[in-house]
Amino acid sequence: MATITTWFTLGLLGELLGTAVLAYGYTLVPEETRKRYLLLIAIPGIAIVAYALMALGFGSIQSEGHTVYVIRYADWLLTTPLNVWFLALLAGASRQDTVKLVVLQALTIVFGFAGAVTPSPISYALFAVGAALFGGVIYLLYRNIAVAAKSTLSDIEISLYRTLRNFVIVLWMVYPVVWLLGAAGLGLMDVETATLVIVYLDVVTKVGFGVIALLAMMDLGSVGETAEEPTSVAGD
Ligand code: RET
Repeated sequence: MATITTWFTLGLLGELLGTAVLAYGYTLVPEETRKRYLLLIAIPGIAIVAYALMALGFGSIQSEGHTVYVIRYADWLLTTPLNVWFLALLAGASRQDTVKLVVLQALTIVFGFAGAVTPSPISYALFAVGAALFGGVIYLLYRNIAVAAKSTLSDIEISLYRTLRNFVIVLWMVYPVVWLLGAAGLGLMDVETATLVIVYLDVVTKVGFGVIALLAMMDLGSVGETAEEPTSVAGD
């Protein structure tokens, strides 16, 4: 139990540091992108609250003979839709695709949680529904939303969209694996190890996503500035 608290505390520190860096980044991104940028601060910001509560020992329940960290699912339910929403905004996706994407991602988490508190074999059926819904998220990000990105964005912005999307999908695919191997599934991974892996991934996915976007948005801002200068000179 002491080690789990340690992992949660480290997670808290990682999210605190990440949020501080990203909050500072707000001043560095172009003004017209700042509203959207707030999502990137909110993502680790929400996790600060979640990790503080978990480090203090709140939010876990016993279900089906194992511990379920309810607050972890609450965090994911709030933050993963924000992540995919950011991608949809970046791509200039249609309203319909954006809503589909956000709802599918939220439902993925709901079904994963339902599976974690339900006896097997129903738990696996619920997991499978969650995985199928997540398949829908992947589909949208690689098809409809990628097409939208291609038609609305510059080459540099398209490459940012692709980088962030691939970053998200590759790292996020580890979560269902941990679910399956951990106590909610086959029980092959003990709860300390599963916690360590999840805490590490949570910090990397949340802060990493924000930092990649921040650096690219700063670059795009300065590309915009240098691109404008010759025009104004020519106009003089
Ligand atoms: C579950 C089980 C059901 C099937 C799938 C899952 C996926 C979870 C994901 C979680 C991502 C969390 C992140 C947290 C960041 O802090 C719910 C485990 C597919 C993708 C990115």
